[in-house]
Formats: sequence, structure tokens, C-alpha cells
Amino acid sequence: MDKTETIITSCSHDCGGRCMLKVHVHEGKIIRIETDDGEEPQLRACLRGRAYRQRVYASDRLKYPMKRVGPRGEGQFERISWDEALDTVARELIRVKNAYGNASILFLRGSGSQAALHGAGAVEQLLAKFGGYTRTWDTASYEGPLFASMATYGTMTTGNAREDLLNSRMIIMWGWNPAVAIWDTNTTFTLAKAKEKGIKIVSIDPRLTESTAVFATEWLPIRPGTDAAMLIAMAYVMLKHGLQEQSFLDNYTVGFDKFQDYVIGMEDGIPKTPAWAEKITGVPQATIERLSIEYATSKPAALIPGWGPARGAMGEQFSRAANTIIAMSGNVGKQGGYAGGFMRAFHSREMGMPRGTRNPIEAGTPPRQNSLYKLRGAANPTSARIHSVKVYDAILRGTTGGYPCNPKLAYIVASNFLNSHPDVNKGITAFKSLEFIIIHEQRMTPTAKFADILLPVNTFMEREDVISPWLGSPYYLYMNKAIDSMYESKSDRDICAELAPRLGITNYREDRTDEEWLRIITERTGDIPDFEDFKEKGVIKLKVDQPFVAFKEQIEDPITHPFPTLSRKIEIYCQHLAEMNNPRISPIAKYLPTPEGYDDPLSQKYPLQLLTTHHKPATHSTMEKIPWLDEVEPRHIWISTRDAEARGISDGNEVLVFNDRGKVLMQAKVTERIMPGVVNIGQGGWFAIDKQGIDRGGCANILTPTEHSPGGAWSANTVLVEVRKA
Ligand SMILES: Nc1nc2c(c(=O)[nH]1)N[C@H]1C(S)=C(S)[C@@H](COP(=O)(O)OP(=O)(O)OC[C@H]3O[C@@H](n4cnc5c(=O)[nH]c(N)nc54)[C@H](O)[C@@H]3O)O[C@H]1N2
Ligand SMILES: Nc1nc2c(c(=O)[nH]1)N[C@H]1C(S)=C(S)[C@@H](COP(=O)(O)OP(=O)(O)OC[C@H]3O[C@@H](n4cnc5c(=O)[nH]c(N)nc54)[C@H](O)[C@@H]3O)O[C@H]1N2
Ligand SMILES: [Mo]
Repeated sequence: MDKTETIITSCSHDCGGRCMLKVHVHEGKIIRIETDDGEEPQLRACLRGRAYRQRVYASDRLKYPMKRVGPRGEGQFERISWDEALDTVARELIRVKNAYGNASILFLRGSGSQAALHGAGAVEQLLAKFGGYTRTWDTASYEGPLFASMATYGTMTTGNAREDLLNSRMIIMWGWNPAVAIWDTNTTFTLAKAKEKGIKIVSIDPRLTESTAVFATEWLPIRPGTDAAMLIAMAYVMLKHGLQEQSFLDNYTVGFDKFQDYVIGMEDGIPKTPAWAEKITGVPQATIERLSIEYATSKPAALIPGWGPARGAMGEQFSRAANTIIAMSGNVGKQGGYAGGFMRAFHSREMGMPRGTRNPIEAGTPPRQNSLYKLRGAANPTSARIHSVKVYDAILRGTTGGYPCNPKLAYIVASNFLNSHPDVNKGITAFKSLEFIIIHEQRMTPTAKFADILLPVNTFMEREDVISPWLGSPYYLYMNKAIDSMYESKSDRDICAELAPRLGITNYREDRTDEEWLRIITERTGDIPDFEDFKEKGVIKLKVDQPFVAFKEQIEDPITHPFPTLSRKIEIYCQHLAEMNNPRISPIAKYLPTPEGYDDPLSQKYPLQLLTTHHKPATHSTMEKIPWLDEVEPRHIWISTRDAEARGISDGNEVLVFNDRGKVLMQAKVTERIMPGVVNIGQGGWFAIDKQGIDRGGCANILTPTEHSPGGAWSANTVLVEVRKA
């Protein structure tokens, strides 16, 4: 008799999708993983989910609790019991709390688990009940688009449902590569249908991406960090030909006149012509002119401003400029149009725990400088938090450096923090200076090696959970447990439940089991009437009459449904930004040059602009060292044929990539798929720094700066480097 069972679950890493996994389990072991082949729309998993068996059984899975025995960071550990581990963690937390106060406990949560119940949230609740902690305020993914979305539209819910792209006449993928980054499970399926329908798809990206190769009719390479200039020149062309939708601007927006003054040169004497933009962007002026006219006259059209161009030194200006020309074209609130902004498109609701104890450290603190604190739902306005790219500086300088606390202990959960944050070498110095580091992990990552106490966590295959889509597509997934917890690993929640009494916390779990919580979380969606049915099927696909269109109501009935901004209109000029009185935060969208931009004098020394994009077979660093995935696309540095020839580099050569922050030795991929002057490393490679200080793990963050834009965007794509043959 075949005793193989089929378990339905979903990945819960931060991968851009949420897909169904059919896990075949034989005698307690996963033997094969398939995906959705049932009712349409299918939620088909990508290569990463299907290779997950090799992650569950990876040889570097953490098996039992361990304590550090060698120097910090060298990865020398000794096995200890759970009791000893938890007693030590509790003792250190209490010691630091008593000696320095709760604010010295730095809680660094990562994106490892995105499911509703399990993951870093468990520890956050525990620390809140313990009297508080200091956390970071930003998100690596989207701080620029979020800032711009709040300033322009007053909300994050600005995207149309994917299927609505089929109603567009033209789609512009502006720094958007969903064939790799997924952007909700069925995005590429929809783009394939759009292409079949003959919809024109243009891609603007320094790289000829997979999305460009498969879907686009045209590729326009552009110098990184200069997109705002091109968008502003497109506005110039629209104005020159009278192609802006003036009635839309009059009825639904504020401050267009001020933007117009800037565009035509009334403000600073420089008309923002296509010729002006060509010098900055490298895109020919005739192309800018043509694209602008095409976009303004092909209605409805969807201009999709990706997060990649906004993960740069002046990220929010790109997003603000995109939102502005979208409003000029009148494509907001319309079927087949697209408002840009943050781009969440809700049919399903985000699943999560009901709000628990708030962080006492943050109570009553004034708003952070440069935050949009007057807007409801604005990004993280408390001044008690630290920007995550500044964590190392905060550790090294504390309150004397102007930070809100003096960090002494780091509690790291679901994050490969050193690897995923800029300037690894600075991070290592900072982490070595801390008094204590506690880490919950699944594998021996480069960050895990810096733990003083390292606690083994189970994977989503080993526990029950529920999850909703990344951006709000219409379905929910139940994550059934496929196998028992491996070795001595436990869930983050179970670890916290055992830590709580040791910290004197009696109400940590409020006496609820995982299943009881899952029932509550499921019920809170309001969409799932029958929990048992949900668990059994593993998926609930919602029936949708009309694909979601953001701001439909605001456009059709503006009196009853104003925009949720302070002026109740789309803010092309934002008074809240003006009041910040910061020359680097303009109330209208502007092109502003930045350090480590193409024209920084530093480019004499480091002439190549480095992008650090999201890598196909990776989820940041979570899927590293999985043999099946490594085979698909190894992490090489992309360099153009011209730049390679100038440096005597051939395809496959070992090259040294370097700047003042560090050195990485990796293989070159010489290709016409990246524009001259630009190189690319897929982010997430586990760093492995040798005795000479050279990284051999292909970690992009050896090279990235610990800077952020005024709005909070990371500078992951504003980096200057040089490359030479090793
Ligand atoms: N395979 C895979 N998928 C993922 C992830 C992953 O690690 N791997 N991570 C997930 C997460 S958490 C996130 S936040 C998203 C991120 O999703 P994105 O931010 O969309 O992904 P990126 O690859 O960083 O950037 C998208 C594109 O922007 C381009 N780009 C970069 N700088 C510029 C610029 O200055 N101008 C222009 N025009 N284009 C530019 C890049 O070349 C790239 O093709 O992806 C999610 N999906
Ligand atoms: N240069 C550069 N750097 C970037 C980016 C970029 O574009 N360029 N992108 C940034 C973005 S958008 C993001 S979101 C961040 C992501 O940065 P991180 O959140 O640090 O992501 P990962 O590196 O994947 O690390 C997640 C870790 O969580 C662990 N994990 C998984 N599930 C669980 C669990 O249930 N419990 C616990 N305790 N651990 C678990 C995994 O083993 C993994 O080591 O990286 C950012 N870093
Ligand atoms: Mo992200």
C-alpha cells in the first residue's frame, strides 16, 4: 500500500509571491513537491518553492541550541540544552534591562517569515511585554514609494488588480521585473495574456531583464538614479503639446501650477526639455518625446513605477515624479489605468495577529524628523526608532551620535541582518562591539555566526500557519504542517512561550494554542466562513466581480469620497513636505543629483554604477546554497561588453569588484543585457571574507553605503565601484 500523503501548504518567505505547494510526504519525509494544477486561477509555485525539499534537509540546518565558544563571528559553537540556552537569554535580557534600560535592547526583525502566526512578531510581543525595545523604522523594500504614495495619495492602496492590465492599451514597466521578483503570483501570467492581446509593453531599465526579454516590445536603458529627470521631461513634452488632462488636474489635484513652473524653467531658469534629460539619463531626446506622446495619447495606460529605481539615494523623487505624470495623464481611478504609488491592490486582507501590547519605549515620543506624521497610516513616525542602515552607526555612537538609545544587546529574528544590510565590514565592527547577541535562525548564515546564543527554528513545513498574498490578490492560503520539527528546532512562538516565565511574563500567549490563534486570524478576514474547509482545501480563492481599481470612487464621486490626503486631493504639490523645510525634500517632484550618482566626482575613481537587484533563484539570502537553485543562475557580476573589453575581462573571468567600503571577488558575466557604465550583482549572496579582507561569497552589501534618502529609501542602487580582472 502507498502510504504517501499529499499536504497542501504555501511558502512564507519574502519572495514576492504566495503560491500553493503540494508536498508529498512518505514516512515523515518530504519526497517531492508539486504545485497547483487545479481550478483557475492556479497559484503555481516558482523554482524556489519546488526546490524547498533541499532547504528543509540542508546540511547547515541548525539542529540544537548552541552557545558561542570562540571569538564572536568565527562560528565556533558548542551544543547546549534548551534550558541552558533559555536561562542564558533571560539572564542577559534582564541584566541589560537593569543596567541600561529597555531601549538598549535592539530588536532586529527580518523578512524571513511572512505568515500570520509564526516569525519575528512572536519575539516583538515578548519584548513589548518585557518593557520595550528599540526597533528600526524603515523597510528595505519600499520606503521611497511609500513616502511618495503617502505624500501624493495619502494611502498605500494605489494599485489596480493585475487582471486589469488587460484593459490597458499600453503598459510601461519602469524598473519593474516581475518575471524575477514575482509581484504577486499571477503577474507574469497576466503579462503573457497582455502580450497575446497585442498590448504595447515598454521596459525602462538599465538591464535587459527577463520581463523585458519575454514581454516587452521595446527596451529603453537608462542611467540608474536619473529616472526622475526623464519623467519630468515627459511632463515637459506633454505640456508643450497640450496633452495633459487639464480637467482632471483642475478637479482632482493641487499644486500643478507650481510643478509646471519648475518644468518650464520659471522656477530655476532651466526648462526641463528632453535635451536636458538626455544629458542626464542617456536616453535620446527623440525617444523621450515619442514615449511621452505615446503614453499621453494611449488611454488607458498603465505606467508601473517599480521599487528598484526608488531604492536609491533620492528614491522618493522617482516615485513622486511618476505619480505626477500619471496624474497629468488622467490615468488614476480608471480601468486599464494605474495610479502608481505604493501599488497595494486589495481583494484579500492582510492576515495577521490582532494588535497586542504596544512598545512602551515609544509611548509619547515626538514624531521623527521628515516623517509624514500628519497623515493617518503614515510611515512609522516615532522618533524612538533607528533607520536600519544606521543601526551600525547607532551601535558604535549611541546617543552621542544623536540616536535615541545606546544599543547593548541585539535580538535578531528571521533576518540575515549583516548580509542584507549595507556595509558588511562596518556591520562586523559594530556587532563585535555589542555586549550580547541572541539569534533565532534556521541555518548557519553569516549573521548566525555572530550569535552568543543561537536558537534553532523550524521551517514552515514543520508548523501550521495561514498567509495572504504579497500585494492583495484575491485568495488566502492555509499552510498545513507537512512534517514534524527537525532535530531540536522549535517555532519562534514556542521559544517565546518558554522564555516568558523566565522573564516574569505570565500572559505571553494569553492561554491560546496555535490553532486557536489561527481560527481568530482566519475569522478576522471576514472572507472565510469555514475554518475546517479552509484547512482541508489549503486555499480559498475569492470570487471577484470586478478587478479592483484604486481610487475609482474618488474619481467617480469626489464629494463623498475625497482622497485621504490633507488637501483631500492628489497632491502634486504637498504642503506637508513643504513644511519640512528641507532642501532635499521638495514639495513637488524634482530631479536632484546625489552622492555616488553618475556625475559625482567620485566616479573618476569608481566609474561604474552598481545595481544590487533581486536575484531569480534567491529570496534575498534565504534560498542560498540550495544545489538545484545554484544551478539555475549563479550569482555573477553583470558587466557590459564595452566595459569588459576596456578592462580586458572575458566572460567567466574572476574579477575584483571594489570601492572604499570593500572588495568582492566573483565571476564576470559579460553581456549586452546591461548598459555600459552599469554593473549588477544579485543581492543575497552569503558573505565569506577571507584573510585578505576579500569577500568570496558574492555579497553585494560589502559595497553598498549606509545612507538613505530623506524619505527613508535605501541606497542599494546608488553605489559607485570599479571592476578589474583578478
Ligand atoms: N526572485 C526574487 N524575487 C523577489 C525577491 C527576491 O529576493 N528574489 N524579493 C522580494 C522582495 S522582499 C521585494 S521588496 C521585491 C523587490 O522587487 P523590485 O524592487 O521590483 O526588484 P529589483 O530587482 O530590486 O528591481 C527591479 C528592477 O529595477 C531595476 N532598476 C534598479 N535601479 C534602477 C534605476 O535607477 N532606474 C531604472 N529604470 N531601473 C532600475 C533593476 O535593474 C531591476 O530590473 O522583490 C520580491 N521578489
Ligand atoms: N544590496 C541590497 N540589499 C538588500 C536589498 C537590495 O535590493 N539590495 N533588498 C532588501 C530587501 S527589499 C529586503 S526585504 C531585505 C531582506 O533581508 P532579510 O530579512 O535579512 O532577508 P534574508 O536575507 O532572506 O534573511 C531572512 C532569514 O530569516 C530566516 N528565517 C526564515 N524563516 C524564519 C522563521 O520562521 N523564523 C526565524 N527565526 N528565521 C527564519 C532565514 O533562514 C534567513 O536567514 O534585504 C534588503 N537588502
Ligand atoms: Mo523587500
